[in-house]
Amino acid sequence: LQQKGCVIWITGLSGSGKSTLACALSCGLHARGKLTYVLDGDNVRHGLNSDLSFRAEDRAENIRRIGEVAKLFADAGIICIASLISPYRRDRDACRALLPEGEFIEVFMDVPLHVCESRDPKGLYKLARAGKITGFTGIDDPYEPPLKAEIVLQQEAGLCDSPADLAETVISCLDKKGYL
Ligand code: GGZ
Repeated sequence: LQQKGCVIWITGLSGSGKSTLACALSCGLHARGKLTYVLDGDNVRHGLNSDLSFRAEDRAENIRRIGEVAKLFADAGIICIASLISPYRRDRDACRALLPEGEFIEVFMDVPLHVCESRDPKGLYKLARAGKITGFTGIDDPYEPPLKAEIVLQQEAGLCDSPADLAETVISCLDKKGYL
């Protein structure tokens, strides 16, 4: 039985819920008998990309490598979920260009900085504000929001859908595109 592969590319600030969505999405797709693989920026930086820093050139290389690996998974018929900040539009668009039309689905976690900062799950925003981390996305490093993401998931403080609900939004988009 052949499954059609694709890449779901989740972009957004640190603390916007990318990894949580990737996990919920993976669970929801498994429940529908689909094979998935999650490439999470933070995790891949411990192995394949352990030589890369957060300088712009290294972020570009981090994104390029994850884009190439994601394409390999998609070629193998797997639904590959990539979750990384990927702050630069140009780098994300280069990953999109690796895949045939329609096989790259960009999901923008549209969460205001102040909401991400109030969550601060790892205390990184606090360190960035104190100047103990420099070049932190959203504080002293840029984030370029997508202009044409297939899916925009907007969240405000006190008005957040559950990860499972957000995952369902993505899954229904995949269904419409014929991936289920
Ligand atoms: C942004 C940083 C930084 C800087 C460390 N800027 O939310 P997290 O903590 O758990 O995940 C973030 C992760 C970012 O890695 P990515 O591979 O997703 O980034 S990129 O796509 O820009 O290459 C964050 C942590 O690493 N982190 N330093 N300076 N996030």
